[in-house]
Amino acid sequence: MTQNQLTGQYEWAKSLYREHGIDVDQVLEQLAKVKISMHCWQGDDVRGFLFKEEALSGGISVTGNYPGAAGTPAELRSDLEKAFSLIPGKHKLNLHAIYADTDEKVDLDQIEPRHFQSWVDWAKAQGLGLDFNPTCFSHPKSADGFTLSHSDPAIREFWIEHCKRSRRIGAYFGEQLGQTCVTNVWVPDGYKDTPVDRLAPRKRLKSALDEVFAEELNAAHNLDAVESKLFGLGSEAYVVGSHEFYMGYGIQNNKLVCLDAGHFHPTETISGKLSSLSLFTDGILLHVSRPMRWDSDHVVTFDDELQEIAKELVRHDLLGTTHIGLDFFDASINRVAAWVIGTRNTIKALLRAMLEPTDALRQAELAGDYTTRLALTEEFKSYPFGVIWDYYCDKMGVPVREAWLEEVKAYEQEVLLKRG
Ligand code: RNT
Ligand code: ZN
Repeated sequence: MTQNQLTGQYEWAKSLYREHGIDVDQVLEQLAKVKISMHCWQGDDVRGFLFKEEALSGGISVTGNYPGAAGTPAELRSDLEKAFSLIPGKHKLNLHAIYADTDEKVDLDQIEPRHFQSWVDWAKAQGLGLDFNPTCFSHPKSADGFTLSHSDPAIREFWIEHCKRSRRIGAYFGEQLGQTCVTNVWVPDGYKDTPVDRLAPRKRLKSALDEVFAEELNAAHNLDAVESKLFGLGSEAYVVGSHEFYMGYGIQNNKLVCLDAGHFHPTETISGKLSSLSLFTDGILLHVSRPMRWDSDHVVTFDDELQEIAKELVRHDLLGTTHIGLDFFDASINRVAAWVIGTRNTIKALLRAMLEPTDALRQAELAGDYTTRLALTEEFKSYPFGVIWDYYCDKMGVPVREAWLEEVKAYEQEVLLKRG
């Protein structure tokens, strides 16, 4: 398609939206300001660099053996650069503690900001923000499935120290990059089978978190988040950090509550929770993911729930206070493509939500005119938002439609398939 055709189509689509009072140019300006935190761990199947010999644990699992996984920080950064070059906008990278880039033999209770200096330098050069996560899994001290809520005080202490240090690293990122870092605590702790005592581990988790968060950090540099889960592989019967647990903890202690789209009952959605949570917190962290049966981490597709999440954020003006992170890992397809698909979908869903005639729909709803509400909602589903999306990609200097795939295929030939 020529530039003229692209612009011509855009002008036509724009006029259709204008009839409903939607200023598309303004929408695109707003969209360009939204940052997505892309997770580093899709690039190497959540292995990291500190304990590469440890198997992935903690009730999460990556399946597939697609060639070309990143094995070094340089390879991972190269793959990330490729992915970011195919995604419109300036975003953030979400790191885990096991991605420390150092020749030293450091354990998780010894990590310091300097072990992540190369990431900071790279993020600065790339114009990216950074987010962070303590890694409370894939480690000998998490082998029996418990970390911050472990019954052994020495093991608990190890993980508390790890999380404390992780927050300081987050604050260092924020200070260095001039962009707030969100440090998200997720622990896998739970039982495979029905426990007798559901309370004691939760008491231990609560007091361990109090210790982790005791140090006051500059909120402009670091914001803390806590992530719940319903079940995982090996923690089918009971997860210590359940939704109720962290909803309570986050609200009481002024922490961001992290909602992972894959951490609830199969028909339970996080889109429905955002409005309630927004009334009781200063902000929310999202792990945009896609549940499928027992898995919570499939590549994000342009499905109803993704669009519903985007609509809630846009309709209720929550984009300023919501931190949008991605969380999926698939080793059965090209890993760079996985990032590009999931991230472009998330941005595309936000665009589509911004192109909704929300005021008219609200008025119809308030007036009890549910006929108009349904009719307009349905007709808008075939409005040409794809044309606007194409124009936006072009304007932002990234490939239009599936043209990005050729670039990923070329990168696969030239780089990924040559890896050992
Ligand atoms: C696991 C949680 C958690 C992890 C990452 C790697 O179920 O979703 O967010 O996926 O920390
Ligand atoms: Zn998650």
